[in-house]
Amino acid sequence: MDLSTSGFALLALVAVIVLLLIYIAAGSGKSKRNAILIVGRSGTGENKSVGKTALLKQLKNSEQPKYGLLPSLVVNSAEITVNGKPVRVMDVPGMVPSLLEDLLDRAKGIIFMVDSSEIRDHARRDAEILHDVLTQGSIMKEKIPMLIFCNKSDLIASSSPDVSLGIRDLRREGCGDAVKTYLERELQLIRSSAVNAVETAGGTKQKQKEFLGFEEEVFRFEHVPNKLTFASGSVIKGNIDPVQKFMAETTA
Ligand SMILES: Nc1nc2c(ncn2[C@@H]2O[C@H](COP(=O)(O)OP(=O)(O)OP(=O)(O)O)[C@@H](O)[C@H]2O)c(=O)[nH]1
Ligand SMILES: [Mg+2]
Repeated sequence: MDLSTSGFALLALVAVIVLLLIYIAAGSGKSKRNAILIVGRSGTGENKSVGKTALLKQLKNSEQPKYGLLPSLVVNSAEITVNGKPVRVMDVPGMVPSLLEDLLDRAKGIIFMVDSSEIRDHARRDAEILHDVLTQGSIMKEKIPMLIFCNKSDLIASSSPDVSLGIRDLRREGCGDAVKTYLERELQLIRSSAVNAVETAGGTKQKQKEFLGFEEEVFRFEHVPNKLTFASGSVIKGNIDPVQKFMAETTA
C-alpha cells in the first residue's frame, strides 16, 4: 500500500467514524418513549392525595410503608418486571406540575389516578391535570394509551347520589360511569375557558396544545383519539389488577 492509498483509507475510516457518531447523537436526541407515568393531583391539609407513590410501592414490593407517606417533591422511579421484561415506571409528584411537561415525552403509557371517594370535591383539579396531559400535542397525536384508575374504592360510601348528574350510587356505578361523568362535565367547562383565555390573550391557540374533543359537540371521552380505559381499584387493599393489565398491554 503506497502512502496516498493508506492516506485515503485513513480518511475514509475517519469519515465513517464521524458519520457513526453523528448517527448515534441524532438517535439519542430523539424522544424515547420508554416509561409508564403515574399522574394525578396531590392533596393539601385534610385532603389526601390520590395514591401515586402508594401505587408505585405496591407495584414494586407489594406492600405499603408502615408509617404512611408524605407528599412527594421529586419523581420516584422504579423498574418493574412485567411479563419477564423490565419496565420503567415513574410517579410524578402532584405538587410539582412543572416536572410533568418534560416527562410526557417519555410516556409510553399513562396511569392517571383519581381518588374516587373524593371525586365530587376534586373533579375540577383532577380534570385540569387530565386536560393538560391529553391536550399536549404529542400525547394526542401519538395516541399514547391511558388508564384512568379510580383509586380508593375501599372508601366509597355505599350510596353517594348526585341527582344533578344522574348518579344514583357511586359505589355501584363506579369508575366507568360516575367518575367518568364528573370528569366529562369538568373537562367541558375547562375546555371552554381554556379557549376563551387564549383567545383573549393573543387571538391564537397555544402551540403544542390540541383542542380536546370536537368544537361543536359537548365533550365526551369517546371523542379523544387515545385509547382510554377506565377501571376501579384500591392500592391499599392490593387490588391493582387493572394497572397490571394495562402495563402488560402497553409494554407488550
Ligand atoms: N383508603 C385508601 N387510602 C389510600 C389508597 N391508596 C393510597 N392511599 C393513601 O392516600 C394517601 C396519599 O397517598 P400517596 O401515594 O402519598 O399520594 P400521591 O399521589 O403520591 O401524592 P403526592 O406525592 O403528593 O403527589 C396515603 O396516606 C396513602 O396511604 C387506597 O386505595 N385506599
Ligand atoms: Mg407521592
